[in-house]
Amino acid sequence: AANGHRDRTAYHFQPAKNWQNDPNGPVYYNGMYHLFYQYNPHGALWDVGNLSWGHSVSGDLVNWAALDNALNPTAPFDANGCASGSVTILPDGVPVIMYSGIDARRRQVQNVAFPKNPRDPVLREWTKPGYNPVIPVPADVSPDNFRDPTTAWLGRDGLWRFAISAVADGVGATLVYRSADFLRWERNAAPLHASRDAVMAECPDLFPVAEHGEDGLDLDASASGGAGAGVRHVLKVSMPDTLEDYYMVGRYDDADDTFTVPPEDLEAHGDDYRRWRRIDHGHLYASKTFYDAGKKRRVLWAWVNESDSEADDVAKGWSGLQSFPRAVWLDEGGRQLVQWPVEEIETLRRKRGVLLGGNEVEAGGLREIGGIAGSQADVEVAFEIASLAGADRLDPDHLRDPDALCGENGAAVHGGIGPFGLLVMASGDLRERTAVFFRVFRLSHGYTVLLCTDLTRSTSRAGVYKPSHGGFVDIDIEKDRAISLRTLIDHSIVESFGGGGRTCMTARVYPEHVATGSSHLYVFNNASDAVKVSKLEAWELATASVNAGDDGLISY
Ligand code: DQQ
Repeated sequence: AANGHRDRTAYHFQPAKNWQNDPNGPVYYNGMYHLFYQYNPHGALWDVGNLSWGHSVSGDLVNWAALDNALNPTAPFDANGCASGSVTILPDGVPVIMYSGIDARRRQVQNVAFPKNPRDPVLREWTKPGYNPVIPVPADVSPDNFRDPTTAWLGRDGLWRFAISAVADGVGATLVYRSADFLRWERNAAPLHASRDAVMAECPDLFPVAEHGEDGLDLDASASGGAGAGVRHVLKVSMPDTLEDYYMVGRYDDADDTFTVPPEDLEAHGDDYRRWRRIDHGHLYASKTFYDAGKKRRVLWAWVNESDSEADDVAKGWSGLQSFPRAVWLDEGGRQLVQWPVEEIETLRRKRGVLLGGNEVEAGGLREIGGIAGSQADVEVAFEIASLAGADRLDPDHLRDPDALCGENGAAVHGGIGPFGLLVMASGDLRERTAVFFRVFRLSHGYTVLLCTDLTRSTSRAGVYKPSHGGFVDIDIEKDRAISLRTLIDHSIVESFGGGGRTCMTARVYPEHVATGSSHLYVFNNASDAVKVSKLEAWELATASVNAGDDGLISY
């Protein structure tokens, strides 16, 4: 791909070089998409003291022009790093950044920044007022656990609110602050949510979703609709101990700034974030959404870290990707999200791939998807399940640990219904291959579908993390009799969407064969019967222009 290194991606967001982590302040403003991101301008590795906000703009969420850093750690209130935060558009149309600064005494404080010239169409330069911080560390909050403010929203009382992560009084909590002027903030006595276990969550996100349909909602949907009428809310947090993102669908009420999980989900998942639903069952963290008023959709970004060694990152000169932007909406059942790559990906589609040898794949079969380069592709495949009779039995104990279940039952382990799926980033001799696949299991009542990404053969390179990721797919297989899988392949990242985007799974892969040969793509079936491929849409994708070095794309 671009920039020389074989692991470099072709259509995922990366700065030209160096370390990046969390997406920050994504916003659609003035007909343009902005992405800020946690950035170390001085090297390929994490270095908290150097944390800055990188900044790029795009007209289509696919091609990006790099601008100068929006924030650098230069002031007493952020001297040790400009950590994560958000952008809010004020009623006069001016955007404001709110972010966590790590101050000269290493305390986490909340700061604001404004565009130097609000008429600059790309908002190139940002000013940090001298009156920062707008929120110092409260007395009961630990100074190193107070960060990551969300985009603010207006309540029905006309006051601004935002949510932020903290450890308050020894308890991990998502706090809410209110303000009339965006400068003087008062904390609500009750947290939005607290987990009895004293763990610090990071990067909270609270956003409304429509009960029906795929349209997104702006944050003030709670003000117009109150806590009721066709609107639910999603609370999402990131858990640093495992680098995993969790969410729950509930109800937010701006009368008292509380978030309530429905009783049946509270019973099933409890109040500990680590038992909530996963945004992604693979390698993805610090996700953040924004409302795209242009296309009336909510879009999610997330950081996808490397899983090779630090020495590899130094050699590459960069580290970290952003997931391909995903539209997010509420599933008809009302309890889980659906995530789907934004439609603009289609502008990159070039050649179409075909499944060689017909769409009936026999037991033990391996079929190449021919005609396209396998290293930058968008593949959607659906498997028809004629009968569930052959499903293997699953002990309910195994429901708790899908990663282990996928680890014990890799792609080569034959089963009843499944494994079947895709082999991606595969060498011609199949020594290197990454398997993304389903298994259907029988429970004492009904069936369950498991999605796995098996990385154990993804590379022959040593020193790379090669786990098995697993997640159950919450679909009604008895009714649907089909399972779909969409996988985006981009050199060193494989992002999969099972069951129409109900179970997402991102993985990093570092195959060696790409240095000397091409990458192949297959459909495989290691179930005990043939499986029918009822849909196959495979596309080779072009290389997008991502931070290619100049901002000539932007004309103004
Ligand atoms: N990364 C940021 C923090 C956040 C963490 C610093 C999550 O603000 O809590 O880069 O990755």
